[in-house]
Amino acid sequence: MSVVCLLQGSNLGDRYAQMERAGDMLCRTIGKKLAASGYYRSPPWGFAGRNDFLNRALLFETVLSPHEVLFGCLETERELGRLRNATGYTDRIIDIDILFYDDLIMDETGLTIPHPRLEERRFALVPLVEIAPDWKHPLLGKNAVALLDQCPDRSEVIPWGPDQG
Ligand code: PH2
Ligand code: MG
Ligand code: MG
Repeated sequence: MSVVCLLQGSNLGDRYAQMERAGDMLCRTIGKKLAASGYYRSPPWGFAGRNDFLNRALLFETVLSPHEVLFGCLETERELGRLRNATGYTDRIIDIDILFYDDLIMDETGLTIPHPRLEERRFALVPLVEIAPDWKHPLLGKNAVALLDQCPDRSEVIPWGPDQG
């Protein structure tokens, strides 16, 4: 059994409904859900866009390999109607990324673990700290709390609830 941490993001359409639905689908494909962070709202990071993102992190126990987990994430994105044709960052109805898989280090085309820009992004670190504060980054040697403390990103990442629309 391994533990895998996923980050969901959405900034188009009914963000909350899409992320909830994706979460249900992931429970059927990835394994038992161990934890889910709350939702957080933040402006687009790395590109100019008008639509704020919702993000949350999920922790699963899994018997799947990293490649099988990635396949499950991409399948879920496809089922929810995500189109992939643009290059670079754009608005998206759903994005599901692998943040870490145990303390595995891998770097292949299309699959780098831990997520290669994790430490630069408050929108990923804030939900991560909520559910896995003690996970230690195997390359940087620091836990999630320390990564957030030292993160140079100053974007606002604010707790969000479904009553906020
Ligand atoms: N995802 C990106 C690029 N920028 N910004 C926010 N706030 N949240 C995201 O999930 C996000 C982003 C690429 O996947
Ligand atoms: Mg992403
Ligand atoms: Mg992605």
